[in-house]
Amino acid sequence: MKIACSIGAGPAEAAPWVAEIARALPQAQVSVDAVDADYAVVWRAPQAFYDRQTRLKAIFNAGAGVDAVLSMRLPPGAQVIRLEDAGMGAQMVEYVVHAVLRHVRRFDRYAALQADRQWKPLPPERKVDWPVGILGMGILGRAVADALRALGFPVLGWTRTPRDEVGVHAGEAGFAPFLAGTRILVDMLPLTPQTRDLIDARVFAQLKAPAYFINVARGDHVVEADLLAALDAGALEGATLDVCRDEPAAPDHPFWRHPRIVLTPHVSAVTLRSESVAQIVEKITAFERGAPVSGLVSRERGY
Ligand code: OXD
Repeated sequence: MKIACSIGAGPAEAAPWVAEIARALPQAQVSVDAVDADYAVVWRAPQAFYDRQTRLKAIFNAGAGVDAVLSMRLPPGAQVIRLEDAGMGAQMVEYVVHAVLRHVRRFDRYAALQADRQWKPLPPERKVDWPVGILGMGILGRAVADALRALGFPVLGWTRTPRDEVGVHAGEAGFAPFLAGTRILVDMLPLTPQTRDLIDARVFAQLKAPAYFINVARGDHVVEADLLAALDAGALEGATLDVCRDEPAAPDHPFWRHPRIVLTPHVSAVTLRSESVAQIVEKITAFERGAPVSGLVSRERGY
């Protein structure tokens, strides 16, 4: 069995993945430049990598979002398979819970008051006044929803297809009621042609004002000028953004210095190599046995 591995910037980044997969699957030939491999393990692999593969059975994406894989010309028969949690759920929970509490408990305001040596308690906030709406209720969205509910926040969700679940709205018809019930909007959607530019002025205007926005998904979901305008107009009190349209953000990008934006460099849930390799190896083994494999991506749906 041949496994080709293309992770990130180049062979040096892929080397520890190659070593770890080879250790777990001693019968496999694993390398960065395998041609006509059976399986591929990728993170932002270039087109040239896929062009060397004619008989891939499956492509394993070493990250949460598969948009970069699906934007390539892929060998037609290859199944695209995503990681399922693999240690990302806990990180997402920490990131989003931190951002929500930081805002609702007014820690940024207290930091400003401390800088000004002002001992000034602010009025207490009630969680019931801060319903959180999660766009995208996949494995990670669900983990975040459960954690916020456990803390006492009202939580709503929005999904593409209807679900029989209280508080979860679906499809176009469910979008407006979802937004109307949401004060803290958390973007956890996959990037597809339908979700590109989805979050715009009309979305910000429909939230319970003054609202807050957290993006741990993709910058391309957001019309950035509309986000800045919503902050200026007071529809949004602030935003925590782990992603932006062009990454890394250019030095003159307005997000860097905006007083009400917290910007982090796409680190809300990083891929953990050992957890990911263990999951990929398990799935390859199942694939070889002809057993069912979970995490299959629909190329048509885009996630
Ligand atoms: C992603 C990731 O898909 O970092 O953004 O895993």
